Amino acid sequence: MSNTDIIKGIVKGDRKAISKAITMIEDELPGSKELYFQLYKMSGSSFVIGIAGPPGAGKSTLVNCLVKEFRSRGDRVGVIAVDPTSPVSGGALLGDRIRMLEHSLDEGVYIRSMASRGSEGGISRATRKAIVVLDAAKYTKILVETVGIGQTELDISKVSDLTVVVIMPQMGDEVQAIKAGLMEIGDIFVVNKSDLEGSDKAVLQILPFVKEKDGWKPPVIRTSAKNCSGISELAKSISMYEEWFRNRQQKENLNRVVMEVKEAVYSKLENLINKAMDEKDTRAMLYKIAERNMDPDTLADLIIKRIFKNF
Ligand SMILES: Nc1nc2c(ncn2[C@@H]2O[C@H](COP(=O)(O)OP(=O)(O)O)[C@@H](O)[C@H]2O)c(=O)[nH]1
Ligand SMILES: [Mg+2]
Repeated sequence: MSNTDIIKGIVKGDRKAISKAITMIEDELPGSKELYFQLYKMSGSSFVIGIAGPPGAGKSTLVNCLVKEFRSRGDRVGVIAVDPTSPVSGGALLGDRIRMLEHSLDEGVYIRSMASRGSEGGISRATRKAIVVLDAAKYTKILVETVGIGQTELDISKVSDLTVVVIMPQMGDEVQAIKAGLMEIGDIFVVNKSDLEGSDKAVLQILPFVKEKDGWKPPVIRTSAKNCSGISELAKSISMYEEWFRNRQQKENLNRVVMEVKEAVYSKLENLINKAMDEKDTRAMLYKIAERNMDPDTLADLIIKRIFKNF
């Protein structure tokens, strides 16, 4: 498939063309840079919603409800599940597959799993590029769910316009201890599984930690994704946030671009550094340093010189 064919396919909403483009760009196949640029020019209108929270909180179930809700409002919906290879999620994946099947006949829904690639700048770069492809394909809402825990989970806020943090009632007592990072990235908080006991308590426990930023006070919403209850309220908050975000985005646009470019530079440099560290003669020098026959700074200078000579 040539780039022209891929783009034609994407304009028509052909999911095969979309998959092809994401793979090409992810694997940096020949022609992918040009393709990415073409698609980048076509993008910029979708709204990206990150779904974070601990495994088992009901993120995938909730995503499924949101897909239905957005479809009923006429949105085209893209879903990106990051890090499906995580051992933590092994059991959850089958359920996710079944849920995904539900939408497989609907051309207005595109679902993609992506592995996170730790050494190449985490989820941010590959995910951001997949988002651009879906954006160019005119998916008006893009949902990004992380399966990973820790940094991957927090990184999601970097690629999202809005981050929804999902927790469940039993977690209430741990909110303060483990949720520090999550509390900071949340623009909307969802206490899912409100059909179970303790959801009122969980809401009360989160509330003191919810901080207003630039005039947006993150709401705390109770849902029961099992039967998609509370979803229309969640969708309403998402719309309100989207409006707030779009007004603000016009002012913030350049800051965002600065961040994206810096991040691209960092991750490209990181790749080059990792490659340089793997070179045979670098390794030989590492041994020298370990034996104190050379110092780290000298090798660092050599590596930098080599990187820039080869770039
Ligand atoms: N009781 C109850 N169970 C739920 C609810 N939402 C999800 N679950 C169940 O919780 C488990 C984990 O859900 P999943 O969506 O895979 O969680 P994820 O790991 O955060 O994506 C599954 O067995 C779901 O059926 C809910 O609202 N109430
Ligand atoms: Mg999941």
